[in-house]
Amino acid sequence: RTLLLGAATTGIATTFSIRTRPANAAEFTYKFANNQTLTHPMNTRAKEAVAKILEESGGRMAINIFPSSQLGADTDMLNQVRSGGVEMFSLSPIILSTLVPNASLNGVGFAFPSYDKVWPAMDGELGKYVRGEIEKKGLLTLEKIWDNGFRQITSSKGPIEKPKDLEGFKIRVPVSPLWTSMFTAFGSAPASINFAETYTALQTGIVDGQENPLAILTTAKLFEVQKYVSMTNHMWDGFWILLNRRSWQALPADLQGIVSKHFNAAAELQRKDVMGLNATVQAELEGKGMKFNKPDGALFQEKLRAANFYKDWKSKYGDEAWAILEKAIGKSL
Ligand code: X2X
Repeated sequence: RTLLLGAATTGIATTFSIRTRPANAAEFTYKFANNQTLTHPMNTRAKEAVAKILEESGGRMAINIFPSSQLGADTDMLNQVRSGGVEMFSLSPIILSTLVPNASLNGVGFAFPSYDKVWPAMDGELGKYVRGEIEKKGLLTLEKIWDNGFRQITSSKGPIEKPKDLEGFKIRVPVSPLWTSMFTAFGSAPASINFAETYTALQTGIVDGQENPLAILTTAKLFEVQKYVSMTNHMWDGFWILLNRRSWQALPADLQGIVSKHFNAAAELQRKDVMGLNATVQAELEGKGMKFNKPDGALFQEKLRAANFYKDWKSKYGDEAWAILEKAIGKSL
């Protein structure tokens, strides 16, 4: 807004202005940091949401997207969104568990068999429970979780066909005790590495494999440094849109409503995009020379059971949280 003090009020012939902010600047400007490329549905849909928010707020609310871990790797960004260095940050619930231990429930190995159980759980009781846990740690998150996908194991060395193939396997995992524990239970050698360093770790041979959903194999070009894709479907992963609490509370209610509305609507579209990619990426990557196989997940789950993986994690999460998970998946683990 520009306040003009002219001759009529001051009696001075010259006109000058006091600017409370530059004419083209929004009243509120957020940074939205994330670890995905601009081509991933995370960012194509966020870009649309941000444009709608700017428009519906009449230019008052601007959100700038910083993709590809440009502002820092996930574990740094988690600190930044807590301190207010960034206002918005999307993070896997499983990595978030380094701050909010029970946030990783959705990632328990082989808990979710398919999407038809995932969305009712994450939009329902399980998601609500986790959002409550997040708030207890001083952060906020928007209601709808975005999709990362069902995770598959890739390797430069050879296909993973049976649990034995994971023994001694040098695999990059994101920074989170659940991931480390799961691959330790398989007898692998997991290395905790942020996504920002994953491509290089694979390229330089620090690790031989990694695990991520199909969509990321193409958007982050991991096919350039990996050869085999084993469709293990070993866990479902998403992205919560985390908010710095003070920055959020600084927004007037109407702007909070506009931001939530467009980001939650974008989440629904983004979920469809990722599911669509699941259906097309295999053929695309086979065309680039990747070899796919589909191991029997039940054998891998047996291995986890034998290593007391479920028993140990049930006691870490506690009976109440575990019951919410088992109710959501409709079976006991
Ligand atoms: O770090 C990963 O592997 C990724 C991109 O899937 C997550 O954000 C958990």
